[in-house]
Amino acid sequence: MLATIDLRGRTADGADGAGLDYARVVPRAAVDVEAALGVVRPVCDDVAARGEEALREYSERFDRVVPASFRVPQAAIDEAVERLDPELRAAFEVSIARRRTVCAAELGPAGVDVELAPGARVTQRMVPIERVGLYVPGGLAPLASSVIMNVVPAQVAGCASIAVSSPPQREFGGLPHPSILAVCGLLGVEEVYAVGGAQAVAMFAYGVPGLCRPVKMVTGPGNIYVVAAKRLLRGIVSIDSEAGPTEIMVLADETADPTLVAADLVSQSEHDPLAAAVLVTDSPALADRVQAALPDQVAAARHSERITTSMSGRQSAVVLVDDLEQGLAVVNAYATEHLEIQTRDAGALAARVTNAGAIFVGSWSPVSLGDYSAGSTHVLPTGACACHSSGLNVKSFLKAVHVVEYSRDALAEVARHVEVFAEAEDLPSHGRAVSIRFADPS
Ligand code: HSO
Ligand code: ZN
Repeated sequence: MLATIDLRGRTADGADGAGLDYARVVPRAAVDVEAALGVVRPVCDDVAARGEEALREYSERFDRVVPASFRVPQAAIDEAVERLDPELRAAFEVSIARRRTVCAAELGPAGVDVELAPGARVTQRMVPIERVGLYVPGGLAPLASSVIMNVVPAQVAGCASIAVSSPPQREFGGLPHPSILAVCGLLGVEEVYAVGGAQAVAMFAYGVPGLCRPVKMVTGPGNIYVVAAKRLLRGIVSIDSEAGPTEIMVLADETADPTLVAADLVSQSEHDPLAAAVLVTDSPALADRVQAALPDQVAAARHSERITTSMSGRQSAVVLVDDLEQGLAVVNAYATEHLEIQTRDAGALAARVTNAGAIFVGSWSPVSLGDYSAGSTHVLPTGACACHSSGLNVKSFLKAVHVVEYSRDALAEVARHVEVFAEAEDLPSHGRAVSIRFADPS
């Protein structure tokens, strides 16, 4: 079911003459955000110019429903909480509690306070972003868990004002999906909008008079138009990393259980026809067993069509390697969103992974656990962005502000250095701003 890419005997350093680039061995799903920019630009401009009137038009066109009010009434949020199935409510509450516990620890020790010399003090204060807008997609699946993953770190960071927006749903009378509203209710989020797509990002970025104040940061996953709108409006607002189609890479050896490996690959393929499911293994026997297990598991899945498309796409594959060292090199080069390690000594291998959004160690830590209930985040960098970016966490919602406080003597100690440095940069007024403080008043 998965294409096989055989890297055995091939090196990344070009010693075989081919100069293989492991980062390109498995192609990424083709997602043309640049092309979508052309579509979302007029939508965003229109929301900026015509506010609620534009929202109404786009809601009609894209969501095929216009909510009675774009601001979701508190009564609708309360009702969604009241109607929650008790078992689902318990699942939501455990997920919230675990993410909150990890977020509290993510805050770390309070600030940095350094005395570099007597009277020379630099402190670093962490200041929460005052107002944030969190987008929750409605699309293929109503991701109630994404509300938790976005809201909880913002709350723990201390953001004073948190707004959530999610597309209006025709079948729910123009309200967002009830499970999304219920999670907002459980989290105490009162400012919720029934606005979807690029319009929602524009509403957050520009504000809509009489409806929504502009925010300083927009986070959350979404379809290509949401991603394009975030790219377009970055600068007006800050954003988290752009979320592309989800990715799972499993590094496994012959000790892995093929049924479990197959189930985990299928689980993330369920998200999106463009999702990537990649197995990296040094065991051709395991690869064969996983391939053999897939057809039945896929056929039995509710979303088998989507999964089949994802698995037969060029972005999904089995990669055969000589040994786990080569496997590790492939893993670090590819920089997947989710990495599972199902090998002997999985913990030791995990410690050597430098590029992955999140790492799931051993056969009892599937990615789906992280999607909902582990306490970790599921808002993670895709498309190789794990080389330079982190998943959404408490620090994403904090700004680091240095506070500098020097005494006369402490400034005197470095005054000449500042002057010389400034002169070298041809910025002598910089130097004078220091020297003038010590100049003879006469
Ligand atoms: N695996 C997705 C998140 C998610 N899964 C939400 C289920 N619900 C991207 O990390
Ligand atoms: Zn998932």
